[in-house]
Amino acid sequence: MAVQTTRTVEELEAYCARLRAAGLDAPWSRPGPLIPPKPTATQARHWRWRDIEPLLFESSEYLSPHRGAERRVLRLHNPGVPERTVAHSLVLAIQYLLPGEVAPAHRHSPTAIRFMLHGEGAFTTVDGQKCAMKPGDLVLTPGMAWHDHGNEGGKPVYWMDILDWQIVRFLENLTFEPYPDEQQPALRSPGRDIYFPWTDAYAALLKRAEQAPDPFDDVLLEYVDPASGSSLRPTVACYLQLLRPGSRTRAHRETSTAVYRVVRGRGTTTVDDQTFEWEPGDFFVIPPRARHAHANLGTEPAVLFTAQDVPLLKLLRLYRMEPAD
Ligand code: GTQ
Ligand code: FE2
Repeated sequence: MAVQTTRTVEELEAYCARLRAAGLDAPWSRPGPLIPPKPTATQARHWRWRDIEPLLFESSEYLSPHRGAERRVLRLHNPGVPERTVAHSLVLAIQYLLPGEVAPAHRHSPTAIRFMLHGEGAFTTVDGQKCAMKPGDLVLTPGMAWHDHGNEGGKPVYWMDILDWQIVRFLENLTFEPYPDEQQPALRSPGRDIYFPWTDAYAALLKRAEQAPDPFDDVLLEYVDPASGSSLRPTVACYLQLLRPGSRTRAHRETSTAVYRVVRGRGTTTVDDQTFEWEPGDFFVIPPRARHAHANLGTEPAVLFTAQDVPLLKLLRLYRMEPAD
């Protein structure tokens, strides 16, 4: 409500009605500040693999991948996020395929990044490049690249999908197109710009661990495009993180959002007033501006995979980091 007015409330309402009819709005006609503070939709949350696993296996009793439904995935659902995704900016899903199953070829504007979790014989074909996915391998599916998946092994397989779908949706640029056939032909071996084998990434992480640790992340290594050296996508960056045995990082806050998968080891992550005690297979999410610190409680190195919307925040000049001990 305006502070100073020579008009009555009824006159203001009539004026607002005329504004509406003209396609206009006066934000000062409603109570509250011009830019109201908004709590983050994304809440700090921890998912235990032992809770997820039986539900994932059961999902094959309800659905086979087919045209229309497209993918057998379970998404991490952050209760604060209306779109039922892990965070306001990112999607994290676990995709499960039985032996012989195929997830039909399609393409869409959001980017997907796959991190292989379990099993043998999984593949994804990205624009004619067939990638065999072994546990720990990362495959990038840039927006509008044709892709289909399959399981050529004898046992179930699963991997995780990270998508920038929420960002693309917010910008109202979601597009989706089925491929004319179930699968696209495999034409060539995968390029180094989309396929990041575990053996290479892990070796690079161990090498980085020989250098001085980072006070806030201990050992953090980003996956980068080999030609340009830049983040995998303008929207999302992926990293492997190693916490050395007994290490305890300094606390900090960042304006970006981070989702984590525990690859190996045990430890804790404190996010504001919660402490998550994680073990292999678990997931957790750190919302924007939350104070967070990690610790490895074990005698073995802990390894985490993390995807973060840092590059987008940087592009928008919104990325900030501050120590919070
Ligand atoms: O595997 O192509 O988790 O299109 C969500 C949308 C996976 C996929 C997801 C997708 C895919
Ligand atoms: Fe897809």
